[in-house]
Amino acid sequence: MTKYNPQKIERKWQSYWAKKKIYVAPSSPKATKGKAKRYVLVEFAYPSGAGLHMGHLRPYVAGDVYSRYLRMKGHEVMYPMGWDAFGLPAENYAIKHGVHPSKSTVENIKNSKRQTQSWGMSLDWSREVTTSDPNYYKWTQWIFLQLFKAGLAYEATGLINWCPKDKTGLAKEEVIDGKCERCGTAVEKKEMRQWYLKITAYAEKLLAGLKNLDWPESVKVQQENWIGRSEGALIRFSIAPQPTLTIRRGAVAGEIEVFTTRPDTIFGATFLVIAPEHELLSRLNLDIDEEIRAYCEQAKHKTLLRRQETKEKTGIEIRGIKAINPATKEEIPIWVSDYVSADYGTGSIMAVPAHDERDFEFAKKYSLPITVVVLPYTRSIQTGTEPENIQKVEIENIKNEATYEGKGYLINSGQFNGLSGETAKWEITKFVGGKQELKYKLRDWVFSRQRYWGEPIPIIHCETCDIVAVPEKDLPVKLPPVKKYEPTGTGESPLAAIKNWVNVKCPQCGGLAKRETNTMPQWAGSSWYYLRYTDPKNNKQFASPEKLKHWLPVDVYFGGSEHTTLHLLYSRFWHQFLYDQKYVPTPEPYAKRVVHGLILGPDGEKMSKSQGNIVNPDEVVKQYGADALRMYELFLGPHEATVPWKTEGIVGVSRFLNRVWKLVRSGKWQVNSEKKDQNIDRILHKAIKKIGEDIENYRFNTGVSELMKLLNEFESQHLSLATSHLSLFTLLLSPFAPHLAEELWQNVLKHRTSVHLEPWPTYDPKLIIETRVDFVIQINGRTRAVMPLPADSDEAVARNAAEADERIKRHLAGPIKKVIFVKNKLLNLII
Ligand code: ANZ
Ligand code: ZN
Repeated sequence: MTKYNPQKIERKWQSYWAKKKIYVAPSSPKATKGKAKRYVLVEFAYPSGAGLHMGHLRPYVAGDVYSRYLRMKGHEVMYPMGWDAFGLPAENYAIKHGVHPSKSTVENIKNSKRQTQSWGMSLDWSREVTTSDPNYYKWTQWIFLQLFKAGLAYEATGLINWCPKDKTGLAKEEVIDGKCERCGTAVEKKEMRQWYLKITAYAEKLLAGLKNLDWPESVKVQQENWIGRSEGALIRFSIAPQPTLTIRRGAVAGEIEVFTTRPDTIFGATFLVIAPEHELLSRLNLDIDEEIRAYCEQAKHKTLLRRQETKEKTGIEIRGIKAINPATKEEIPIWVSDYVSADYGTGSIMAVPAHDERDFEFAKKYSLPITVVVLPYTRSIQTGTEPENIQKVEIENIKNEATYEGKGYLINSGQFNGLSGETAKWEITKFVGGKQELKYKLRDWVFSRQRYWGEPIPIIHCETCDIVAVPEKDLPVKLPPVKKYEPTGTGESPLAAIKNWVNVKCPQCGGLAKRETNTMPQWAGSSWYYLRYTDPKNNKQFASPEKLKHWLPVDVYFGGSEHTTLHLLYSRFWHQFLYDQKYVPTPEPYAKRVVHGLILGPDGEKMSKSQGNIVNPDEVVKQYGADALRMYELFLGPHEATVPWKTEGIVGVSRFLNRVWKLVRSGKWQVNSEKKDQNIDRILHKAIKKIGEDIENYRFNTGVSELMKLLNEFESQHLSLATSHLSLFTLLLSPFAPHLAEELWQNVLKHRTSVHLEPWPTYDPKLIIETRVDFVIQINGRTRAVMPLPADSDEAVARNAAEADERIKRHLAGPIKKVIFVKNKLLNLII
């Protein structure tokens, strides 16, 4: 018998499937003939030089098994793929290897595509898109122009995050723990002219939309927190110059406005803190107070990371002025500290050390007063001591040990004493002349990059007309070929040096004008690629409304958790905007999100070059075949769990596939192919149900183990197997190991068409029910026998059987007074 040779059969079937186009979704919605559509999406890849890795494989295989299953269930499935080809990874690779990014990108895509295909994916390659293709980015630019026309893209100069290594500005979302999301370099602040997208205008919609999505709760919560809606109050504290004034008098007239979510604690505000970048400081003549100036200077130069990391709070008091607490009318000191950030709220806070942890630390360090104004209700009620005593103990406890940040009733708060903080909150706000305010942590999206390899922003700067949109008929604004594409580091894009590209006529007045030279961020092309898949070759629209209507929303989106507050947020924003403009038919892009866990190296560490623990999928395919790679990857553990790769594991899966091959090819089962065995049918039908439900619920690992169990059963009973059993088994195997299944289906079991065009088998519910169930039979609550009875037997049947049984009869001394009956479990006779 020929040996199982995955390399041989896999390549063969891959080209067979491609030739027969069996995974191509119909190009016209009308062609679906009443089948329900399912749009299965996986995050498209950066075509990097290193190729694809296990991190790509995991969602791609999951999406593939899922898509194959849905097709077999009679759905019209679209499972497309493309390339996120613009952006830093491609550009950095190109710089490092001295090849032009347009060239290296083509090479890298070729390689990544070869890899993806080697995994036996049922992708519809007729829909392939590449974000750096002018036919694609024409529409990225077009969407930008729609945003611009709607007032949602604007230019402004601001203090932005800057990566000194990648030499480009970054969006807030691209700064992870103070470091550049791409290269891990500590991010700096830089004042620059930038393009922004007004994502904050969509804060409420982005929050509201989450409610209707079938997404993991944790992903929703992360987006919610990132948007960071806070209901609070703006309250003004007037500034009172002191006799010891060391700064210019005129400069300090006025007020400091704070943003607080706890206006109920204002009687406990014992000092104010302003950020080192606060506007008040520029009004003060800081030359006079050299110390303050020095503090602010060093804070500004501290990287974001160091500001966040600093355990010990630092600060400096602005001597010579005080603020007046509008509730207590007392004068309180004003401090500068970098624990208050300039870009949230008003950049200044009222510090309530008794009820805010950070303020507490600060007050302790600088011996500032702590006034307790909120006490918890419950503790006093529980202890039953005199309230005053408890209050005293509580107050001392808060002052000396720890803040109390919870809910409670007010003390030391004048006429508000005794009220619950929650209810008094807005009354107090009114009392101090403040106003209610909504704030978000979300910031407008810094949208320009000072790099070469991205979509040119389709804007022209005219001396007379100012900012002018490139007319839609002139799109795409093509990225000009250049010799030098390295970042300049000056804050200007390399495009700025290409004079004949930069200098243009103004489309409005015909006068002298210059092109915008910044490019779009990586996240632009990926914000709408799933729309383009529906109609990838359309050159009149980004996609036809008919096709969008047919395919949207994406039914299931497989992807990683690292995109939660980047790509997933950005693309929801674009989609919601396009929905408002009536360009897309659904309010949200992705109905369901399925997140996968990391695959760690065999040593349990994150796979990385420096760790030397990378398992290269190419090598695994070479050694064990794609089917083994796929099945082992799925078998590693629950899809959402982080799991280490185990080399022994893949050997086991490979052996399983070998055994399948042997069993089906042996033909031994054919000897008795007429014999009907109820037991085998029952096992098989149970597996049909179980594996189907597992795939539907993304439990791929248990689906694989069910197949393994099934094989064990088959091997032990091969003499009772019929062709139909083997065929059913092959159908169940086919989403997981598509090549082996196809080989067995067509070449051994001699079916005429592809196994991947077959319907998913149905199971007979009658066969699945366990026919007998153990009933516990008791007398007066004592177990006297355990009897297997037909499943779902009713009370009368169970009682008849029990009363006829010797073990029970013996104990039935008197008449039965009462019967307790629990179906399929228990019969208790009370005598
Ligand atoms: C007084 C207070 C008392 C506060 C109290 C909290 C507890 P969220 O929920 O995140 O919006 N805050 C305001 N602006 C800040 C800034 N720029 N940098 C650092 N902290 C700032 O948090 C709002 C709270 O964070 C505000 O409410 C303010 O402290 C602080 F018992 O004001 B609170
Ligand atoms: Zn003009």
